[in-house]
Amino acid sequence: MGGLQKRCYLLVLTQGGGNAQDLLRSANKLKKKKESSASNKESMGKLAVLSLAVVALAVFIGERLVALRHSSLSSRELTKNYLPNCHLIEGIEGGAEDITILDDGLAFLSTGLKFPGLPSYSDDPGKIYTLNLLDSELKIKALSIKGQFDKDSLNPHGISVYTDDKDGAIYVFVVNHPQGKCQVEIFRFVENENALQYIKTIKHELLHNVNDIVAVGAESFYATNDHYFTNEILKLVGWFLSLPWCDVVYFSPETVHVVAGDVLKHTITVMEMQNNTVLSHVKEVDVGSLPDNIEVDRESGDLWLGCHPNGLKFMLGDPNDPPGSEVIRIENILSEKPQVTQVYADDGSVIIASSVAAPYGGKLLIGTVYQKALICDLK
Ligand SMILES: [Ca+2]
Ligand SMILES: [Ca+2]
Repeated sequence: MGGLQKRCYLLVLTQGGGNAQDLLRSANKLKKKKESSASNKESMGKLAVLSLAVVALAVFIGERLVALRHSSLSSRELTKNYLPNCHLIEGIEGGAEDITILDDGLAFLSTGLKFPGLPSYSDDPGKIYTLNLLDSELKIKALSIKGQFDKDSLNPHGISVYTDDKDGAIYVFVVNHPQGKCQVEIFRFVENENALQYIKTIKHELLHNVNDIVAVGAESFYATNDHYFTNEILKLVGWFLSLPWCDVVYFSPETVHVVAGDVLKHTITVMEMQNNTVLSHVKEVDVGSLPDNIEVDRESGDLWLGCHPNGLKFMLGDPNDPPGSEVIRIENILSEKPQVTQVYADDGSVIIASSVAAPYGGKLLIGTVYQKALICDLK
């Protein structure tokens, strides 16, 4: 039994020894096959995830493009709607992004803005001009600047004037972008010299992309930031994602804070000033165009808006297919049914990219971001 057992054992060993290599090879093959199959499955899985991600990204980009086409009014075509007796204001070649008019008919024009990403029609440094609307000549006069101020660095954007009831002093607030930075300059208007006396520069981290301001005191104002980010690429990302890119900041020597956010639409948002300077939301009025600066008619209380009728054309700035201009008036904005009227429209053949419209005594001054300025009769 023992020998037989031993032989069998050996036989088994021998047989086993011979087959073990085959078995090992088979096992390895099987293992490789399994590994290869697992690897294939893994690859297929990765491919499926990647495909899903690509599809999701494509859907997301498609959705964003449709949303942006809608929000930028990119398919909108404009029908000309002209006013009588219009003529271009002599001497304005680099735009008049903002205009405001005093009670006595003296207009202030902020000219020569150079904005990153937008065309520049003039290399001259920015200037603030006055234009007396009661004077039949309608000639602009450059304001000289007095005091410790670097005139060559003036790159003026939004402006606002404030008259101090106590002494009648007129303060001119100018949003300035020297070397692409952002700050607010405060000047006092010296009428008999047609000059601006420099008072101070205000910089603050909350005043990062200021577009326009409304002065409410000799040193206090509301300011609108037109972007959330300061980096140009992030600005584009913010625009693409439709992030809340616009807010309103209140500034005074005592306090600075954000008082309203996310006000980018084809609408005018009406807010009420509270005692603590916070703004409370009242309503929105759809204007069907992309409003830039707002001027208020001191007599009627009507709002006048310089608008960009097609946001895509405005961003592309193609001289062969220029962005048009549109002026909109809103009457009785606080009533239940405010009247929204298109007062002027041009396809870009007269003025490109209107940003402000200021009425006075039956006339209308229309300024543009980087090109010309127009004056028309309202009737
Ligand atoms: Ca303004
Ligand atoms: Ca503006």
